[in-house]
Amino acid sequence: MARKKIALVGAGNIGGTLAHLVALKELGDVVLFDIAEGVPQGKALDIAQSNPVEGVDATMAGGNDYSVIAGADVVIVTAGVPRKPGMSRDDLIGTNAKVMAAVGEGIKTHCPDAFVICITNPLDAMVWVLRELSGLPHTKVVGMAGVLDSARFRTFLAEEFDVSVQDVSAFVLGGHGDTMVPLTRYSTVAGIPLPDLVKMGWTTQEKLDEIVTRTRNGGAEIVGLLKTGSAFYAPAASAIAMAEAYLKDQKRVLPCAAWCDGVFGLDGLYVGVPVVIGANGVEKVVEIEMNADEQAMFDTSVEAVRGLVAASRELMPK
Ligand code: A3D
Repeated sequence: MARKKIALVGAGNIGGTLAHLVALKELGDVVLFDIAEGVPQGKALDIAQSNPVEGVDATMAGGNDYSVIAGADVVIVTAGVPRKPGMSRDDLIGTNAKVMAAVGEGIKTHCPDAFVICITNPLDAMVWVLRELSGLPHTKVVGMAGVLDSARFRTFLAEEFDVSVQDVSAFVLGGHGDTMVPLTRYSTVAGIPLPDLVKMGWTTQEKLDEIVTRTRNGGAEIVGLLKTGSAFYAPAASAIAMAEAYLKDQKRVLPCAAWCDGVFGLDGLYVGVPVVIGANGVEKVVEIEMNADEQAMFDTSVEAVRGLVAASRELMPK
């Protein structure tokens, strides 16, 4: 069987890390596309030279013309600009909406059968632009945010409980912004929901509230430390988990920015919800029940996403 082709649009911090992870996990051959001359070519060559050391086989190529992504099975999009300290994700919309429009056209022309994962911020609006301009089915275009936000939540919870990250599962829903909704009732340690762990005395409600706040600000915490850009290792690992679920038909249940039309009371909006990812892309949206508090937080998050989509619509080529 021929190796799969994975196209990475954007060869910056996340793009380079994605390429390295694809090689290490032998998910397929990689092409990197970027407007910066030499950058995708240089990163491709560097990673190709690490493959003999790692004992993995994957070809690595880079280019500045969209034709390099032709026939890709998976496209992961990070093109655009990241945050600097003091910026919110939403401040990026003016630049990144136009970049997404160009990327969407490129995908439409060169690889209309691909499974597309968007990472560029502001995520929920950018995945909408990418879908609109690419014209792909909604089930084949998703946004990565929930896997990362949940991983941040899991990291802090595992530290608090002093247990393996493997035994902590967590759900963060809603938009990828300050209004994201970490769902404590659906987050567990070895199947025990967090509210029960508070009752059992493993932690306090105050500590849990602090962890929820730290999760919401997880991206800003790293931007503040790095000063020159935003997180890239965990975002790349999260997108790779989604790509792997598709390529290997794993049918993983992951929180992603997925198209909600007739579910969660929505009538056509990309927002973070649990979905099943398999060989057909988004195979199912898992419509969990929310209590009144959770629903109120989700509704606030949905309104924030609607505002960003409306702003993006204004920026689209007419
Ligand atoms: P960075 O290292 O700056 O890489 C972005 C790359 O995009 C650069 O190499 C640019 O040259 C390239 N680029 C710019 N315009 C174009 C274009 N028109 N076509 C092709 N390439 C272009 O950023 P990064 O890799 O750290 O982050 C990339 C994006 O991911 C940013 O928008 C971040 O905000 C976003 N991000 C999202 C998350 C989520 O959880 C959703 C997490 C972290 C970062």
